Amino acid sequence: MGDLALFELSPRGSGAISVLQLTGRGALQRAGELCGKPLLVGSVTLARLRSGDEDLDEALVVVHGEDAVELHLHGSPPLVARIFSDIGLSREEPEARTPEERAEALLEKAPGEDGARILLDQVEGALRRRLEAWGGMDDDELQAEYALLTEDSRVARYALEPPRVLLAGPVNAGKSTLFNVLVGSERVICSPQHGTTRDLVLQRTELAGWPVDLLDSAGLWGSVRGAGAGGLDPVEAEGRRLARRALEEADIVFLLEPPLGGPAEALSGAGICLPLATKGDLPGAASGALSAAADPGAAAELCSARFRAALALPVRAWSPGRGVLFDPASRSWLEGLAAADLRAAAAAPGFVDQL
Ligand SMILES: Nc1nc2c(ncn2[C@@H]2O[C@H](COP(=O)(O)OP(=O)(O)OP(=O)(O)O)[C@@H](O)[C@H]2O)c(=O)[nH]1
Ligand SMILES: [Mg+2]
Repeated sequence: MGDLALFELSPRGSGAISVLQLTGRGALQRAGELCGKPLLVGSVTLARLRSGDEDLDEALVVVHGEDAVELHLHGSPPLVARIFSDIGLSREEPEARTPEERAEALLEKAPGEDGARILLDQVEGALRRRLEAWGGMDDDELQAEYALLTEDSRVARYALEPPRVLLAGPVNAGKSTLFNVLVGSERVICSPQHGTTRDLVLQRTELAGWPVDLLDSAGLWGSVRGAGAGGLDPVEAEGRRLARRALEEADIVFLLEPPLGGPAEALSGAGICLPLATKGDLPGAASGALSAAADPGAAAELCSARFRAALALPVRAWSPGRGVLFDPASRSWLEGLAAADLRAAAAAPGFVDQL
């Protein structure tokens, strides 16, 4: 009889039922402790699984022998993880080694249709086929192909890992109004009261068909109604702190500039800053300013176009059957290939298997 071990027999992820098998020395006793009652060999029992005083789930417990018990649980990943930790056994992560297996593991979390199609192509061997073709290329072709693969993979990454797009600017600039337009629903409060937004609000949406994580934020400067001589109230100050942090982390910052918005503060952040004049329908507005309130469709189009231009993105992410680097492992593999050694690398045995 081997040591106690717990295996997941059903596929990983959410499903109606998860089946776990407890095997080895003490399996029957450990299952009995989980069910809070002794179990008999050969029995099939509907039991409540418990951890101390906590009720975990109802499960069907099938006892094949003293060293083999099956637990049929509701298919919830957190519940399965909990059973593993309660039994005190670490859960072996299945080792996804080939690029096809790794792409398949990512498929479930693809952020949009294009991302899913890109991954599906890699599951079906598109990247492997692309790299296998390197063997028959001369130096010039290889250099061109290396550059093309790098660019294709850069573009695909935006479909696989949505960039963070922050709406920032002074109070009352129209950030929340634009946020609602871009997410397509009344997600956040908009009001003439300065300092309405305090929390950071994140919503996954699309710009020009590309998935993005869009953030609304508190105004970074400008007077706030209710602020006394002592300055901002602590909650407003906290909102500004969060907005500044978001600024550091954003890939793209739309910096909203309303008419009479006051002098713009110098913004520092790692991302690309795109100034966007707002409230174009008001007197004194900058020419070309968008008007999210008066013409939401045009405002969304303008933001989409500026987003796509800033990141040099094509109209669509997915080109059927194209091999791309799709995860950190494959990207660092390419970086590790010195451009000058491509031919030697491509000729080495097992070149593609190192991915
Ligand atoms: N005329 C006009 N008014 C607008 C436009 N966009 C927003 N507003 C109005 O401006 C006011 C402020 O809009 P919000 O979207 O709440 O502005 P905000 O930048 O989120 O403001 P805070 O959260 O307070 O920092 C509201 O009364 C909006 O209706 C616009 O394009 N034109
Ligand atoms: Mg707001």
